[in-house]
Amino acid sequence: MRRLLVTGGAGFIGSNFIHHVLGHTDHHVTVLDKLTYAGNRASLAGLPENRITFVEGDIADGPLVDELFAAVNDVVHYAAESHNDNSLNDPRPFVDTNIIGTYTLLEAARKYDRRLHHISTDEVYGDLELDDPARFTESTPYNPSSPYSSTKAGSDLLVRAWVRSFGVRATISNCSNNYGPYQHVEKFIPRQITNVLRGIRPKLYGAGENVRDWIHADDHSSAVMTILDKGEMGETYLIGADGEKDNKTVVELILDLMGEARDAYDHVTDRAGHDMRYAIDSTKLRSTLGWSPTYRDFEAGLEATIQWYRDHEDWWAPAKDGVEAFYASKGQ
Ligand code: NAD
Ligand code: TDX
Repeated sequence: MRRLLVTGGAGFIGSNFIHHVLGHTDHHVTVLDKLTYAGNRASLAGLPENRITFVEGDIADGPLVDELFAAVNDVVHYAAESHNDNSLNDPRPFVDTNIIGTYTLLEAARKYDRRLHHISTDEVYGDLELDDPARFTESTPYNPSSPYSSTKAGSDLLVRAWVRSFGVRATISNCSNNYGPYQHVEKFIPRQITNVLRGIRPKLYGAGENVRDWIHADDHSSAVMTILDKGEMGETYLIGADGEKDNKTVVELILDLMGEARDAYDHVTDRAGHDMRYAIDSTKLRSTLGWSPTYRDFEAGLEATIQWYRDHEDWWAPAKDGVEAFYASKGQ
């Protein structure tokens, strides 16, 4: 039995990871989560209480982080401010959590010699043209666009520096866009599903040509477990499931699956600096560590996700009106 500290475990991908870990191992999980607007304890409801300890707190709180690191074997670091649109509105929390928070964890990893796996994003590489055959690899140069992605890039570089300068035992993964249960209604797919459920037309930024490379959150979790088990210290692994789709296609599919007309959506004001396309080449992870995704049918995964939102209105409804009011104030 290993003791894992999971930061951001009340968020979308962190909570999916904890469900995955408790279902597939005998590990004990301690969660450190600030419960910002994006954190929700209900995402961890029903898990065995003897295998999970919840600590409400900030990853930038050095003494608290020290105490928690001393008591665990490994740390998986999901906590972040994660939404691009919010980072355009108020970048400060992104610097505080993504940069200072990650720095605080790295100092504790150094002090207590704990293994740290840092969760990052493909957005650190900037974007690709629609007609470019290239995909991101581990050697693509960093070129982030938004306050969100630049603070994630900064956090990755801190991890690399702490590995090289101080010998911290760390790995990094950069994953593409996740979908699945427990995703906040501010994000693209849950926003459109819950809009339809509320009788609001889905909102597509600009022309909707932007491409995202979708992966189910459970496949992200299995990839992280693989890296925790077999990853080489100091290495970076890209995680992706060959799921490129443009936003217009995704909105049309949601409408179709929910029994609405495929064109029953609105084009709204585009995101400032909107990245055009992300695409991941995950050959390194697949060939060196033997990982492969389970969810290969996006339509089936999306259908199950729609059903989850139908069944869990109590989970998402409290956040919905505030999110829509924020978007409406920006013409989105
Ligand atoms: P999320 O916004 O749903 O969850 C973030 C969690 O972190 C929340 O529970 C929040 O309360 C917590 N948190 C925020 N600031 C904190 C702080 N200072 N101290 C402690 N806890 C804090 O985010 P997500 O979509 O689950 O993303 C998780 C991680 O995965 C992030 O690091 C993100 O960059 C990365 N990532 C996300 C995606 C995606 O598609 N969503 C893709 C690739 C990588
Ligand atoms: O209402 C919307 N309409 C729309 O067209 C919203 C909310 C988004 N979009 C577009 C913008 C993007 O092209 O959909 C795409 C996906 O948007 P988001 O869900 O905001 O995700 P993105 O900006 O691509 O970033 C996500 O993937 C990488 C996560 O939020 C990040 O945390 C992760 O690093």
